[in-house]
Amino acid sequence: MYGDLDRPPLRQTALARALAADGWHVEVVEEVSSTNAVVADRARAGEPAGLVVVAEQQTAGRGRLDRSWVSPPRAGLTFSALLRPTLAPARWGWLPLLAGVAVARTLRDRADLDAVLKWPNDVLVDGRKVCGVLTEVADATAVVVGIGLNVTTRADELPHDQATSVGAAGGATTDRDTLLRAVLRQLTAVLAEDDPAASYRGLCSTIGQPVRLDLPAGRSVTGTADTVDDDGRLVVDGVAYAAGDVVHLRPTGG
Ligand code: BT5
Repeated sequence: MYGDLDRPPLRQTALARALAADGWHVEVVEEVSSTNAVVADRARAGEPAGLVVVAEQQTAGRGRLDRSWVSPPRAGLTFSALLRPTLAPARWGWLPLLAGVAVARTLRDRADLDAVLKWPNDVLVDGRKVCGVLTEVADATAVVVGIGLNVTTRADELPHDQATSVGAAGGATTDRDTLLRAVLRQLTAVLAEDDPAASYRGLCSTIGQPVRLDLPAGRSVTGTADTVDDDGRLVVDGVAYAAGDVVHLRPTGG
């Protein structure tokens, strides 16, 4: 078992100070149901953009489609950021994809891991999921970007063998303060890029792959992932899909 020494708490004061200059207002909480739920409530109550709630533990961490996100206390980073994007709402579909870019870049730069993206926004290392992103629209002006990143999580604490953590993959650092700072800085940077879609496509290992796409309605399509179009949709054999779960039919390195 990991003890408190192996899984130290986040350093709220230092994090808040370091990230304030980038416009992030970081709050570390011990336990909440879901950081997405907390930030969405605060957004609807008028909280300005830049709030980041980080939980040492979530009791009801959520994935997409009411799936759950599991992470033992202090083993990972589970946090949500409040954005009030200047982008037209039609382009908000890009926000979760760009959150994935921020995490993949962080793992490459800081942890020396060959992190890539599986459309839409899973971050993979060695073909396994190290991070998931859940974005929710809180109201007409607010988007909540929720990120779950496994950091020191052991194989037996992960929900299945297609999941991994920074530590399990041999990452050069498992310091959660360092990783959180880097992810938020990368998020600021990628949101400000002229062509963030190009950055996304450059990291997306799904493009060019034979895939099975499980659609929300229960139907599946199999084919080659041609590209991700300008609206962030995955194009499989010439047809664009806005949502779904991808299975890579050929193992990918990243
Ligand atoms: C996601 O959903 O991957 C989005 C996860 C977002 C979690 C963050 S944590 C902070 C914020 N607050 C929240 O309540 N949520 C966000 P999806 O693509 O639907 O994947 C969910 C599936 O991933 C589950 O059904 C499991 O199979 C798997 N899973 C659950 N926990 C995992 C973990 N720690 N690592 C890897 N896979 C996991």
